[in-house]
Amino acid sequence: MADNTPLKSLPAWQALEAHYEKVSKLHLRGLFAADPARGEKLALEAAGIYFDYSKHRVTEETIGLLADLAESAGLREKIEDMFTGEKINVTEGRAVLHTALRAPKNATIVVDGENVVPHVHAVLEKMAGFAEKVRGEHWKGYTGKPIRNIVNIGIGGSDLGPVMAYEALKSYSHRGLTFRFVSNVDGTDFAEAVTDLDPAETLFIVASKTFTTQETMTNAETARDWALKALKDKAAIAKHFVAVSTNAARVSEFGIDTENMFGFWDWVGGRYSMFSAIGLSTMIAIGPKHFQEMLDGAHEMDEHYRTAPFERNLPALMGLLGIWYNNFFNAQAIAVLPYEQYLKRFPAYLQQMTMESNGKRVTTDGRDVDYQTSQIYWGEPGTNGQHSFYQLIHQGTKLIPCDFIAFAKTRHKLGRHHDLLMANVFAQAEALAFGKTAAELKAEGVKDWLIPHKTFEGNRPSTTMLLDELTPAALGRLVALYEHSVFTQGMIWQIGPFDQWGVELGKVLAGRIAPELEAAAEPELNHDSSTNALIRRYRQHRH
Ligand code: G6Q
Repeated sequence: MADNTPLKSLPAWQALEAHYEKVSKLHLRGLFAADPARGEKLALEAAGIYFDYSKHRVTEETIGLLADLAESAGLREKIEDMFTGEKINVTEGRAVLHTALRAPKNATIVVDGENVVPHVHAVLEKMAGFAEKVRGEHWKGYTGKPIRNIVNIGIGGSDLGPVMAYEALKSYSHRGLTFRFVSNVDGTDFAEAVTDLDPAETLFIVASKTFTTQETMTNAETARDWALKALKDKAAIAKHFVAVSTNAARVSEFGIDTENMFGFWDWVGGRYSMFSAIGLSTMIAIGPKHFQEMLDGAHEMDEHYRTAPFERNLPALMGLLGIWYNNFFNAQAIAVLPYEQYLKRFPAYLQQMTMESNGKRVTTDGRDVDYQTSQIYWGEPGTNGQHSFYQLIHQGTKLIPCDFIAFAKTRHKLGRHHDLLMANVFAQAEALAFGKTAAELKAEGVKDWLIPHKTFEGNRPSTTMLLDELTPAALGRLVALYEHSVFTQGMIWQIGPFDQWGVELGKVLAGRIAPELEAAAEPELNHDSSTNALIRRYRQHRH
C-alpha cells in the first residue's frame, strides 16, 4: 500500500491539488445559491451527532476526492490495525487500544496473545466498587470522617481528560463532594487547591501512568506532607491516597497500598486515557452508571468510524476537511467553539489530543515531511469568544475554519438563555459563511468611507455540530469523534500520532538546571549566555 509512497506523489493528492484551483475561487454565497438543498445535502447524522458541513468550501466532488485520498492512504487498513491491537505506535513498539477501553464485555481484542477486554472490565468493576464506597460515604478517612474532597494529582493526559470530563458532566456529579485538580509544578496550584480543605476529609488520587513524572511526584509528595502534618500517622496514607498507574513498584515505593491502585496498560496513551482508570475522579463524580454511558457513547462512535464509508464517516470527514484547509488552503489553525458552558475545558483538552498527536515533522519511517502537519487548535466557549477574538476570524487576514458545537437542550432552562445562545451560534456560522457585501452596506445607507471597514467578505468555513443534550454518552461520542479525526489525519500525513518525543528535551534540560538553582554555592554554568544570565538573575532575586 501507499506506506512508502510519499504523500504528494499519490494520484489522489494530485487530483485534490488540481481540484483546489477550481474550488478555492468559489464563494459559499454562490454555492448555496446554486443549490437550495445544499444545507441538508452536505450534512450527516451518526452516533447522535448532526454534522453540518455545508458551510465548508467544498463541493460534493471535493468530498469524493478526499475520500479517495483516505482510501489510497490505506486508512481503512490502518483503522483495522488500530482496532485489532497491531503495534501501530511504532517508535514505542506499542499497540494503541483506547477503543478497547470502551469495548463491550463480550468483545475480544488480543494483544500479545491475550484478550485484554476482561482486564478492562475487571478494572472498571474495581473502580465502580471504590467509587460507590466514596459516594456512599462508606470509604472513611483515617479519623473516621467520610471523604468529602477528591483531589486528582496528575498532568498532561493524566489531568486534562479528568478535568474536562468533570467540568463537562458537572450537572451529573455528586454535589456533596468537592473535586479539585492539581497539575502544575507551580506550588500555587497545590496551595490554592487545598487551602479550604480538611485533610481528614480529603482523598488524593495520584494519577500517573509512569509514576515518575516530576510535576506529579512533586505534588504528590507535597500532598503526603500536607496530609501527614494534620493526620500525624503514616498509616493514614492508605485511607487518603489511591493511585492510578501502570507502575505498581513505584506506587508501593511511594507508600500507597497496591490494593488501592487502579491499573491500566501501555497500550493506553496518556492523552487517550480518560476512559481508563485515569477517569477514576470522573467515575466518583458522576457514578459508575453514567461513566458506563460515556463509554457506550464512545463505543458507538468507534463502531461508526470502523464501519461507515468515508464520505459518510464523521471522524474521517472531520479529519479530511482539516487536511483540505491545512494542506491546500494553507490554513494554520482550527477554532473549537463550544456553545455550552460545561465544555469550557474542551478546547484545552483537544489541544493536547490534536497537537501532541500530530505535531510531528517526520514520517513514521523517518523522512522529513514536505507538507504541513497538525493545525493549531484553540478556542473558548461561545458566546464569550464573540466579544473577543472572533473579530479576527470574521475580518482578519487568516483563514480559520471553526468547529461550532451546540446542543438542542440545555441542562438549565432559564428564561430566554438557551434560545439566545443558539441564535448566536447559528448567526456566527451564517455571518462567517455569507458575510456582508459592500453593495448591501450601500443599500443600507452606510457612508462610503465606512464601507470597507464594515464589509465582511464571508467565505469563512465552519462545521456546526448539533447534539441533543450534553449527556455522558454525548461527551463520549464527541471525544471519540475527535480522537478518530486525529487518527485519520495522522495516517494520511504518514506520521505517528501516538508518541511525543518533542516533550523530552525540555524535561532533560530542566533536570540539569534544577540543581543549579538549588545549589548553595554559586554553580559553574555552561549554558548559552542568555540561559546563564537568567539563572544568575533568578538566584540573586528570589529571596
Ligand atoms: C500524553 C503524554 C503526557 C502524559 C503526562 C503525564 O499523551 O504522554 O501528557 O500524559 O506526561 O504522564 P504520566 O501519566 O506518566 O504522569
